[in-house]
Amino acid sequence: MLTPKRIPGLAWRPSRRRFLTGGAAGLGALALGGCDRASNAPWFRDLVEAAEGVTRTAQRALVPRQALAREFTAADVSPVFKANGSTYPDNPDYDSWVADKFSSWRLSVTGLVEQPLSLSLADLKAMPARSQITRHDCVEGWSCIGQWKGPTLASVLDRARPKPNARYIVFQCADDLQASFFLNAYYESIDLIDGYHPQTILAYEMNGQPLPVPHGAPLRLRVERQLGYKMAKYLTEIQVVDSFAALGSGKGGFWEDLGYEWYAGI
Ligand SMILES: Nc1nc2c(c(=O)[nH]1)N[C@H]1C(S)=C(S)[C@@H](COP(=O)(O)O)O[C@H]1N2
Ligand SMILES: [Mo]
Repeated sequence: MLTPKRIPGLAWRPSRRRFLTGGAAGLGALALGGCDRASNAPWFRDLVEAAEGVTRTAQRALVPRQALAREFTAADVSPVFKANGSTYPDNPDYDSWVADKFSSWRLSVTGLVEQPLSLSLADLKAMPARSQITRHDCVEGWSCIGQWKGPTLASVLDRARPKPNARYIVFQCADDLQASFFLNAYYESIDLIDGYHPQTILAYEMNGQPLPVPHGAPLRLRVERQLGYKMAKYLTEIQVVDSFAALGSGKGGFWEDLGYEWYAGI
């Protein structure tokens, strides 16, 4: 039987020793420098895909959705955090935001809200912030531990006041020119349980520094109970919706439209 324990990158309790001795062991150090690496072999992907259903079912039965993801200490932070997927949105708007240090960037909050918002980075930094050290698990089989800081999504939603028919929160990203005639732009969605989860934050800081461009500057989602692909980088817009059927190919996210699980619980 498949259990989460048999999937190295998705182990419930990461061995700190593995982070510390990964280089000497040779398994993990190649490209990841400090991240916990599992195999990239095709069988591994199949295993993860098969296990996703198993872990999701098991976890829904055993772990309440409101439970907190494990938090770590500063000593656990990975010396190098792998950057994955887009590492620089290739479009003129993003170039201009980088040039002015994101002072002209805005996060809009739209859709089923009483009060649509347009927030600057300064507006977000003026809000009460949460800081958390968590492990990021990519479906590809690697994990890294990092520190994230920013306002809770709940506090932003409280300002926008979702209407009673709100059911999902959709995240639109700046790396939209990745979209082609057959691929949708990067987007993601979560339900209100994760939307109001205390560890679901909009991070503008990573490891005590402004969020670096490869990791999603100026703002990314952290939704700590799910896999890495849910953690939308380069946020530009948050949409409050009652359905995501009309967005992209209707499955709720870039990778979901290509066949990945919408609820990517870990
Ligand atoms: N906008 C955007 N968000 C994204 C991605 C992307 O390509 N574009 N990749 C996802 C995947 S698969 C992972 S594992 C994480 C990687 O985050 P990192 O670069 O900070 O490691 O971002 C996720 N969010
Ligand atoms: Mo990922």
